[in-house]
Amino acid sequence: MAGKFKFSFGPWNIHEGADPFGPTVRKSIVFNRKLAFYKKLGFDGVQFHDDDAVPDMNRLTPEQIVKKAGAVKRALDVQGLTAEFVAPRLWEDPRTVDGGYTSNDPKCRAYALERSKRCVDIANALGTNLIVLWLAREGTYIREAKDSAWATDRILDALNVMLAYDRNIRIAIEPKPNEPMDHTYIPTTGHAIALGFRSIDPVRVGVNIESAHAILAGLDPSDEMGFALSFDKLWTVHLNDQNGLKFDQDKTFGAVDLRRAFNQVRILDRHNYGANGEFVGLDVKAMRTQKDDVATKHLQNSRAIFLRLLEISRSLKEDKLQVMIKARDYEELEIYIVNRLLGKR
Ligand code: XUL
Ligand code: MN
Repeated sequence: MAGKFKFSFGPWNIHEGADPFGPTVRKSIVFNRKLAFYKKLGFDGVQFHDDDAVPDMNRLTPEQIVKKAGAVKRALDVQGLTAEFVAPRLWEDPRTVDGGYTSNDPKCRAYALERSKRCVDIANALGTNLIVLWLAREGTYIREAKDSAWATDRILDALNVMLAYDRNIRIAIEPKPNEPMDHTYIPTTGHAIALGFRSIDPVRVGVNIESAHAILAGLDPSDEMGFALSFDKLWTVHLNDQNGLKFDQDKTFGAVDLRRAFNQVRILDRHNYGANGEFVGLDVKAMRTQKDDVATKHLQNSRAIFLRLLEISRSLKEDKLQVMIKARDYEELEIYIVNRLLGKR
């Protein structure tokens, strides 16, 4: 079966270019102006952190938060856009310095759970039931700081709190092995899916696979996707690219390793990804060197590369592939694929 694809990104993917060693290099664009870019760039879905939708939410009451999120929903409707998911931002508040759900301070853990419930409220107001959970600071800088068995139990408790708070929401865990932490708990797809099966409602826990995160874990993103697809757990993706084992680069999809990108497109397409409304999310960042007027090209280019690789994958001759596979002539298979990627028939 062939997938049908619609694309999404988050407002953080149009950004000012600051990095840990230098300030912003581009002007800020207000949220409503960012929304105007989506359709023009070929995107239909908007991904949110809770405070992308409701800035300064910690100063507001739950009722005020829902009201403000309602205004964002109306702005989406005006543009004909869909909210794909909302993710609780549990890594900027002083109470999350040592993690949220796995903090050693019970007051900080309580804050993380309350914030997660507000995130669910925002998702409802925006008209989506998908929560993405990137476990940013749920980890350690040194092994002795936390107990990894208790940490796992606490993350499981947090999943259960959210699942019980709203019987309709689904949670897609976005695994990442490191950064900002030295080691993060739930570093891979396998960990995330296993944890979901221990929750009070395993049917409502799945994953968001980001290419760069899988690469940082030393894994092949398309195989991670295949694993999740086999469990019916791939509810969204964060496609991008990554040049080796360094900081999370969020480069344009396919810009480093075209063949690795090709195999991600191929596994999604072969397994009918998108048939249940899943979006192809692009978690890509513009290079710091991009000037203001050309700082959305990474999004447009990532989508174009995806579609071009899709075309190539669909044009492969299945009978030819089967002959090579049957003969176990993988050298022939390799040159066939490489030639197609080089545009040779
Ligand atoms: C962090 C990352 C986040 C999540 C959403 O590496 O990828 O942007 O995708 O919280
Ligand atoms: Mn991501």
